[in-house]
Amino acid sequence: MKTICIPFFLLILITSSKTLAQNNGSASAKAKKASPTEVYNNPIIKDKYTADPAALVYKDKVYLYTGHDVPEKDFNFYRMNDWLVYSSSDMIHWQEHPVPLKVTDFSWAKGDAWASQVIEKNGKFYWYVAVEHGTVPGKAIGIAVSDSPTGPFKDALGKALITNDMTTKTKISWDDIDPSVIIDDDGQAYLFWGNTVCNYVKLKPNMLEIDGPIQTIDLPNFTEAPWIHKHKGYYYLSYAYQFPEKIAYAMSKSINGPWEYKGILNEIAGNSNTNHQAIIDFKGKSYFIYHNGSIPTEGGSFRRSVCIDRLYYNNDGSIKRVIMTSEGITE
Ligand code: FUB
Repeated sequence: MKTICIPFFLLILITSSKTLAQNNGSASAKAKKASPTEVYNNPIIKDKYTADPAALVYKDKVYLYTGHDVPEKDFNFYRMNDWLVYSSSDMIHWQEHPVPLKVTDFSWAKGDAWASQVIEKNGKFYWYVAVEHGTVPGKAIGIAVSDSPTGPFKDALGKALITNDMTTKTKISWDDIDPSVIIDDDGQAYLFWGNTVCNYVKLKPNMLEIDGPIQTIDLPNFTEAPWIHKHKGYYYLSYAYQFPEKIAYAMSKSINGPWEYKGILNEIAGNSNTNHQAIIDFKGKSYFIYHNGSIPTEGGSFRRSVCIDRLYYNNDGSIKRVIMTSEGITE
């Protein structure tokens, strides 16, 4: 048997460097435990209550349009008077722009700056909003227009595009809410909206008039908040499911269906009955934008806050369930 002789000085060196490595390992483990990196990017806006997010990718930025829950705590309803806009180049840092649109900008409306969405066409920005109509009882959808994604916006029509008397499948007065708009690859624009019934209609090229009959889509447990988007050849119709709301989605190869129901996408969002999602692709990543009631200590169903987490597609085009986090987007 051959013996290997290790010189004494080498033995000392090996032993001491091993001890150093071990010590270093436990020291850094201890350091990690003692001071974990705490990043809380959700909710993304912490100085105001924001709700009903709708995001627009335009050039190299994302513009985020939100509703604005008033901070008072003496009532239990969605009291909202204006909308807000923020922009970001990285989905982490958000810049607020001056309040670009209020209910009072629509002379025919009397309150409730509810959910909305902005879309761009030929350098003009069309903002579809839900409000309470002043003379036709119930909610209605109006349109504001601007030459810039951050406004100033003005009422484009001087009247509503959709009023409660135009949809008769439900008797409720708040079924004409939550507009979502898409311009398909062939240039045809569509408006989706609804509460308890999901409606959609073609829009004329001017984006200001409907073009044809209002149609409805059967979706399991449809509550409200339809969001229409397209990704790699599939159309996706996500929506608030049941109440308190989860978010579910359906997929189709055609904007006119048939829609295949694909299940729950997001669970009930913390401390909020509503959930209201927007889904976008930006700089090669996909994002799920929603609201919860997580601002301590007064946040809740009527004082909501917008959050963002990553969204991931499977190879077959279906979407993985969203994991809501406090960290939010960190890179
Ligand atoms: O913000 C008012 C209403 O609450 C919205 O229209 C719904 O989508 C829900 O988020």
